[in-house]
Amino acid sequence: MGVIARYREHLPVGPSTPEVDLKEGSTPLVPSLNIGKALGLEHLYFKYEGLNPTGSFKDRGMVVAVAKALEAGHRVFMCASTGNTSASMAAYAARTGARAIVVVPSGEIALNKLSQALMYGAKVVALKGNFDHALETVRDLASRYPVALMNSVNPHRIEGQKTAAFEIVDELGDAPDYLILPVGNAGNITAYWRGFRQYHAAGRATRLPRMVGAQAEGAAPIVNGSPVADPKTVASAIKIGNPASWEGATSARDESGGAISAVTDIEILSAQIRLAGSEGLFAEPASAAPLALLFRLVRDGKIDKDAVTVVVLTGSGLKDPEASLKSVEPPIELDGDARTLAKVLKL
Ligand code: AN7
Repeated sequence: MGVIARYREHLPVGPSTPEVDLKEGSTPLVPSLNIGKALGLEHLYFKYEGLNPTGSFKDRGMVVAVAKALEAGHRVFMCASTGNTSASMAAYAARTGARAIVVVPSGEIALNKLSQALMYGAKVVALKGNFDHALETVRDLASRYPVALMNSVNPHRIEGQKTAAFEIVDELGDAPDYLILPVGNAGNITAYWRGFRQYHAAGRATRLPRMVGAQAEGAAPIVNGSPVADPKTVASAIKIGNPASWEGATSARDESGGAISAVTDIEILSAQIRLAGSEGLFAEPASAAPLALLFRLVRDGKIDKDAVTVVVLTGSGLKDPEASLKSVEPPIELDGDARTLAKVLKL
C-alpha cells in the first residue's frame, strides 16, 4: 500500500484524484542495538527512509504532488534539486506518463541521484550556480509557463511527507520525545511537525515531540539567522543557503521547544560510518547529520536518558558512495592464494 491509500483521510485527495503509487512509505522504524546502548539511551530508533522506492523520503510528498498535478491537468513536472527530489519526481513522472524536467546545480549532485533522474527518463539541466539559484530560476519559470512546480514550495509535497510522522506514532503508540532530522530546504521538518500536530489533534497521540533539526556548519542559514551565499558541505543533499520553508522550520522548532543546530562535515562523516559499522544501516551523509547532532546533545547532557528518540535517516547510503568512501579504508589489493590471504588477514 502507498501513502495515499494508507492515509487517505488525512490527505487532500478525493474521488477525482488519480491513483498513483510506487508502494512508498511504511518504512521500518529500526530500534538501535548498539549506538543507543553506548550513549545510555534506552529508546533510540531510526526511521529508515532510504527504503522508499527511489531511496529517499521524497517519495512520500512526490506521490501526492504528482497525483494532484495530474488531477489539475498538468502533464509537465519541473523541479530544482540537490538530487533526491529530482530522482523521485522523475520516477513518478515515468510511472504516470508525464514529462519530467529537472534542474540541478552543475557538478554539485551525487552521481547516483543524477543517474536515477536520467534512467527514469527526465530531461536534466545542469545549471551553473548553486541549488538556491536553480530553485529561484525554476520558480520564476513556473510562474510564466504551464509546468507544475514540484519542489516543496508545492503544498502537496508537505502534505505527503507528513505521513512519516503518522507512521512513527502508529508504530510507537504515541509521539516520541525527540524527533531529530536533517534540515536543508526545510520542507521535511515542516511536514513532520504538521503530521505530529494533526495526529495529536485527532487524539492519536497524547504528546508532541521536540523537533530537533541538524544543518551542516557550512550551510547553516537557519542556525546563523541569515542566508548563506555560498554554502559548503560534504552532505550535498542539504547544501542549501536559503531554505524555502525557513518559516516552517523555525515555527516547528519554537512551537515544540526544540532546536536547530549545526554539525561539522567531520562529525557528519564519522556519524555516518558509526551508524553503518555498528547498526548495519547505511545512510547518506545528510542523513547522518542528525545522528552527529544527537552525539553532541548527549555529550552536553541535553537529552533525557529514558526519552524516546527517533532519528530520521532520510536517504540511502547507496545514493552517494563517493562521499562516504573518503572516510573508510580502501580494499586490500592482493594477488595470491589462501595462505597469502590468511597472512594478510593475520588469521
Ligand atoms: C537525503 O532533493 O532538497 O529540509 O532537492 O535529500 O526537506 O529539504 C533534498 C533534501 C535531507 C533535507 N536528507 O530535507 C532535494 C533536496 C536528504 C535530502 C534533506 C534532503 P528538506
